Amino acid sequence: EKQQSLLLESAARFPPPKGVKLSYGTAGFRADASLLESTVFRVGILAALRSLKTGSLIGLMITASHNQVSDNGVKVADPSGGMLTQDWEPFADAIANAPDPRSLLQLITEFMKNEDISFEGRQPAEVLLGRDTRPSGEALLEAAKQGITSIVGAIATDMGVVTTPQLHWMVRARNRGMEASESSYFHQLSSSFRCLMDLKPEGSRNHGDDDKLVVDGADGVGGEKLQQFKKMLTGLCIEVRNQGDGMLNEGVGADYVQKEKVAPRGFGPADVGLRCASLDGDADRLVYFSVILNKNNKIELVDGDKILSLFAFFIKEQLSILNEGEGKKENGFYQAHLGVVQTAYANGASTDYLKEMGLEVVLTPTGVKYLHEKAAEFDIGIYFEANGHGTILFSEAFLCGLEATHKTLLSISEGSAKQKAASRLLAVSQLINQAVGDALSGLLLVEVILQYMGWSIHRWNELYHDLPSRQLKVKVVDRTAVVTANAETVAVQPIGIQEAINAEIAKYPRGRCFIRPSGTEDVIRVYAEATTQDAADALAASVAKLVD
Ligand code: 16G
Ligand code: ZN
Repeated sequence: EKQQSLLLESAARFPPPKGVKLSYGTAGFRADASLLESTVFRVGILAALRSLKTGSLIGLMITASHNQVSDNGVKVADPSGGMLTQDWEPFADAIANAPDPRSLLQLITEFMKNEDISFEGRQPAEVLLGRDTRPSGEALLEAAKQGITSIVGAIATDMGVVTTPQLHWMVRARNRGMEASESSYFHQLSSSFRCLMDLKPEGSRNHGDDDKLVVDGADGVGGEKLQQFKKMLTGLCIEVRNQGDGMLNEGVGADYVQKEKVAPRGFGPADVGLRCASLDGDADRLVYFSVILNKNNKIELVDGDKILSLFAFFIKEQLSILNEGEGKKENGFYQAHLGVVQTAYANGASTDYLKEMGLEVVLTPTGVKYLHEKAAEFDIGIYFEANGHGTILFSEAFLCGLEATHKTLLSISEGSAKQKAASRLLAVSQLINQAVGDALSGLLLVEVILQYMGWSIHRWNELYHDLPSRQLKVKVVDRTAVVTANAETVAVQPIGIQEAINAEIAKYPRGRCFIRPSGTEDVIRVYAEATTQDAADALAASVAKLVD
């Protein structure tokens, strides 16, 4: 009774915008910020219900990542720190689009009945809130709070301005009984980073001031946080640019750098040859680059595929040190199942390289939730999208075995190559975010591996040579007309289109091309790859014509 009137009352304060249909897409709800108050309020309710259902802390993040500053968005983090379970997405769509408080209440009541959720949960619902630096964030966060607290007894805990991965990390940490604060996050990252630095091979190059890393913070939350955090990092010299004085995501950030293949604002000829990195607006994507000497702000791009390759190389090396002379061990880490997860956007040269390394490579559809889920099936699963979102997941069982082995090694052969390799793997599992891709923790792992290998950014970029590629987007009336299969590599609808695409591909040596409906925009995306840039451009253009 009290609950019903509370919900009706508060919902009345957040009428949905007229004539707009929103959907919980690849990365939550996203739209022009002015349209989002009612949606965010309702997602607040959903998050509180999710917390009641799971008996755990849930996260709610307000961000539109790399999108323009006038946009905003909202997404939910599940108890593990990962994305909201896909089973709940239809409910999110339904309540976001309920026309009035009564119909909203009805949807909620029905859903709670079906999901067997009661207001008298074992413990009160609790939701951890965060937002990026967008000016619309404050009001939206307030709307989320009101949504959460319209469930009687629910608690909304505001973490303020944080990166998306920080919020996911905190949710995971708290649900594992650990402290969830920014300082505990910084502490865990910096101490595992120091541990890896201390385990560098003797005589490996110590990068000093003459070898600084210059980071483009996309004028968002990541630049701000890194500027704070870098004081805790010894052995690394970082200069942060685009810390927030300029316009968020305008000509800056990982998405811009990766798609346009040019240097971000604030970088120029004076930076030629330096090792540079770019974060996106909420710091869950990371790419590296190096400015090339010419007029057009051209860069050598080191994308997510290459970060993945560097990580895979390092992990594989540590595993082979551990396995040396050990033969086969049943159910132990000696048979550690190491797997790599990519999407169809991964450059074909990267996939070849990983397979030549003897790794198992799996493709999934675009979207972090798909890659993450797949990577979690391995003992060690490394996933990355070419756009720079990715991480390394370690299974609980594997970590348990590794900890035991490390203990044994410490007592029988402290300081041995094997003990150090085990130590390094444990430190990586602490450093790299287990909840979601994290530009800050990814950056630290890249830096320490480069120092370990004694590699420059150029040497790293030489691991393999990207095939030239081209991405196009085609505006269409109905993007759902294109339906894909096999991790988006084949279009099964409209009928006959794949045959037409195949006929185009056949004209180019090493040609590869696919189309897919975007999950975030009303467009069909076209990706083409071939042995020359001209060929990739031509293939993309002719397939785009087929879609039009
Ligand atoms: C979202 C996804 C990203 C994906 C992109 C594709 C998350 C957290 N983010 O940003 O992984 O690459 O969408 O966008 O899942 P598209 O569907 O418009 O090509
Ligand atoms: Zn992002």
